[in-house]
Amino acid sequence: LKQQPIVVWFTGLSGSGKSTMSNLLENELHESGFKTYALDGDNIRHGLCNDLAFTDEDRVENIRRIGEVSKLFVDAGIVVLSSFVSPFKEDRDRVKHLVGEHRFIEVFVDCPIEICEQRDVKGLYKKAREGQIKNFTGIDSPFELPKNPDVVLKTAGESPQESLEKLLKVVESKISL
Ligand code: GGZ
Repeated sequence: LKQQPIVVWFTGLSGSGKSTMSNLLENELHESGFKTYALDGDNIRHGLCNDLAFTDEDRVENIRRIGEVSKLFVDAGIVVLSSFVSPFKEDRDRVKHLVGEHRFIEVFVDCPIEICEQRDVKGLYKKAREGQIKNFTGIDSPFELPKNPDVVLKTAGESPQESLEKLLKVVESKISL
């Protein structure tokens, strides 16, 4: 049984379903006996990256630091689930090469912005439309589509269980569950 730890990197718009899918995967990994750690805006942007905002430059630095932290965890034998908008292809690729392609999975959580905006769980899209938040991804800040993600989860058209099954197949190809 291989217990090779990996980094599962979720990229996608705000409200696309990254955290939902990360949580579902984490439950499965726990059932298979893996130690995991989930990195997200709540535990990173309030701590390690609390000096960063949402300019392009700050997003680059945010993802750089998260990449380094992800590498430390995976070196320590822990499966890392990282959920960040991570809108720039170059930054995602840099993390992949830092961690090593053999232990990195890029998950594109692909949900149309119209649906993310309808959900608007945190009311951020409304604020962005009203100009109260600047540089909001998908509105006045870009999201560069992943060119070769390991898996694409269409969270608007699939049920969470369907998405989870697609995700598990890819995860299982790198670690035996
Ligand atoms: C995008 C923003 C912004 C702006 C605040 N643009 O749905 P959420 O709330 O919980 O996830 C979003 C999160 C994005 O932070 P990341 O660290 O993932 O971004 S990046 O990878 O680009 O560095 C959203 C909230 O923070 N948020 N302002 N302007 N998302």
